[in-house]
Amino acid sequence: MSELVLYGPHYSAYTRTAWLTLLEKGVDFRLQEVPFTPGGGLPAEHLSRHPFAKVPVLEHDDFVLYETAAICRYIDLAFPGPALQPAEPRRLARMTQIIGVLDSYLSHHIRMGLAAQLIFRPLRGEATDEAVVEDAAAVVRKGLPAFEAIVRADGYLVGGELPSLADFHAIPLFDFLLNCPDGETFLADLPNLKNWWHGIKLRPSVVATRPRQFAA
Ligand SMILES: N[C@@H](CCC(=O)N[C@@H](CS)C(=O)NCC(=O)O)C(=O)O
Repeated sequence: MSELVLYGPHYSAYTRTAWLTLLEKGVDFRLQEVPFTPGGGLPAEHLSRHPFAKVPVLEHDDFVLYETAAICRYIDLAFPGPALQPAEPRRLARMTQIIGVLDSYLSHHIRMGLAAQLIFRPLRGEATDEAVVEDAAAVVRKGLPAFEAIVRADGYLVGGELPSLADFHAIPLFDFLLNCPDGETFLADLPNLKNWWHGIKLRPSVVATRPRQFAA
């Protein structure tokens, strides 16, 4: 019997994107926790799966794959279940654009500049570096209106009857943002993103994958 394993800490944003994709596709898989070590970084044995020392990694029998966008597209195409990428060229292009914008311009600042400093460091009893937070918050506040402009005004980020991979890339990052103190202020003037988040936050896969560190 075929085995599918997703490696990563459940609270990592990129791992959660792949996890959401697996749940929404309805595939049987196992989530193998790979904890970040207390000083940062990942256990040495993980490097044999990911030479750039990141998570997640997907193993499907003898096929080992890293990079979240590649993992999610593979899951969507390799298994039966609902199509998680639109067929229509413009919606597919928007989906790819949204994932690219998040990866290139927002993800690092939301994860490392805001969530790491304002959520995860305090949970470990460590001090927040306010200068890092301030720089990241400025980049995120400047970038979000441009992101707002490429998403749909209601429903899923690229429209359609089901969420797409764009939603699964965005959900973990917006959950991080909104769990920061006063996080909702980031969406104050962004009605498309506010509607989207309120519509999607209680979806079963989103609830099932919420980091245990977050309040219910
Ligand atoms: N380009 C990678 C980025 C993955 C990534 O940055 N993952 C973070 C966790 S969300 C990580 O592994 N961080 C550990 C580190 O940088 O030491 C992907 O798309 O999978």
